[in-house]
Amino acid sequence: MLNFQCLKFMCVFIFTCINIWPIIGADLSIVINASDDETKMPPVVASTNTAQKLILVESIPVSISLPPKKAMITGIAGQDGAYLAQHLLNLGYIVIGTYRRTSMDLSRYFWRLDKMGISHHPNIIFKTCDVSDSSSCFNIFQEHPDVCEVYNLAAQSFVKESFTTQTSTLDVDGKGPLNLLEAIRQKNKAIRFYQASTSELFGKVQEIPQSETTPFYPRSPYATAKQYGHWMTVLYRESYDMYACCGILFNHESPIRGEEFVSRKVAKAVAQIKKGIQECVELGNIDAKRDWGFSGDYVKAMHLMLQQSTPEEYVIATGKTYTVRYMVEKAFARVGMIIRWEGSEDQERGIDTATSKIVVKINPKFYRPAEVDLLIGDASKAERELGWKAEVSADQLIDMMVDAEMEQTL
Ligand code: NAP
Ligand code: G4F
Repeated sequence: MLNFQCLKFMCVFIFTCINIWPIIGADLSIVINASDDETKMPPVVASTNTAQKLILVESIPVSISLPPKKAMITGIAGQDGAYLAQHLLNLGYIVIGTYRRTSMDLSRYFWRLDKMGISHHPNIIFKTCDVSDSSSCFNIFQEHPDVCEVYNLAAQSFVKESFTTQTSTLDVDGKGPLNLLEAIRQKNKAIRFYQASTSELFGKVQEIPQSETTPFYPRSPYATAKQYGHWMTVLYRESYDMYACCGILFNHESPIRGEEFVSRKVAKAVAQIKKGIQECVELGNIDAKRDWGFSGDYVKAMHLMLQQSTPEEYVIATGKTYTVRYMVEKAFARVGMIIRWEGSEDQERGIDTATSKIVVKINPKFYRPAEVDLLIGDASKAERELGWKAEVSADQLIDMMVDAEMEQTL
């Protein structure tokens, strides 16, 4: 009986090898799981980072281990870099994470990856690459010509700052994608390229809501530089038959958002005010409207965009818009404080109804030379074609960010 089982097993194994060997290539190892449940029983041969496919031959599940895919993320130390790295590592990728040289202690520089518990992950390889430098971009592909996917997240991403650093913003946000595209074209045209485009491109909006077909009208040096990167990506796709595409992402935030952005600034201030560490927060245009989503959701869309049969642009958004004023009210409400507004324009104040203390002031220094008044995205193409939909609402996001800050300042 035992011998018959062994014989049957051997036959199935040999049959499987003969049939799939030509498809998967000779360098792949084959693993047979003794259990029906692939997730519970670790494979006999595969390492933890190995992508697996399950093929059922008669009643025995056969798991084929494919070599892990390698992806490069530029700007890995940023908010999206950290969430995307975590997502790709969970999918079994090897991640080449690039960052520009810094004099800062690296353990501090990678604080976001640390928070996520992935800064020492065995499948992340850190490399320096300044995307504004063409030779730096060539060198990285010289070293890693075998990456399958490149996610270009590196940017000077703070809109207000771009009004005073126009040239360097153009170098990173405009020429950066060009440097990467040209290096890919010359080194390995099969590499798939994702460019981090932005809803800021819609600027003075020509349509409500904004979709992939809405004309651009940028309103900052940041957005004009991003527009150059956007069209270079489209141009390289159309000229050189490369898989290059842009995600037009609306604002997305998280507890690891940079502190200069309004969501994190408000969440942090609310927690500090509640704890009595700070008295008041100063803001700029609180009537600007944004379509705010969660970074952890949005990085999944980036990955999906590079798994399609044809490269295309996609708007990624929640489809709902709120004022900064609403965000402030909601954030204070999370810690039990109700805000009433008094005065107008620069003299407007947010008052804590329980104590009558001023907790919000307007400071014109936070106004921008040109403002984007309203953003609201139509992500129906992404839902239809990528199967992507925002999972975290703006309300949930604000609660998440305030809660994280409350824990920090305890
Ligand atoms: P982020 O937190 O500011 O991260 C950007 C990263 O780029 C940082 O790690 C930064 O490094 C790096 N970087 C800056 N200049 C560089 C250079 N010359 N070479 C290499 N790396 C450089 O931004 P994010 O929120 O994660 O956004 C990711 C991308 O999506 C950006 O391109 C942004 O413009 C775009 N985007 C963001 C949103 C959003 O709402 N978050 C929406 C649409 C599009 P340092 O820390 O050293 O400065
Ligand atoms: O949080 P913000 O600085 O983000 P902004 O300008 O919308 O840009 C972000 O989203 C873009 C996608 O649309 C990205 F491409 C870009 O990289 C970045 O991630 O400002 C949001 C709104 C603005 O209208 C601003 O004027 O909030 C208003 N605001 C009011 N008071 C403030 C403040 N913004 C900041 N940062 N600080 C304030 O005190």
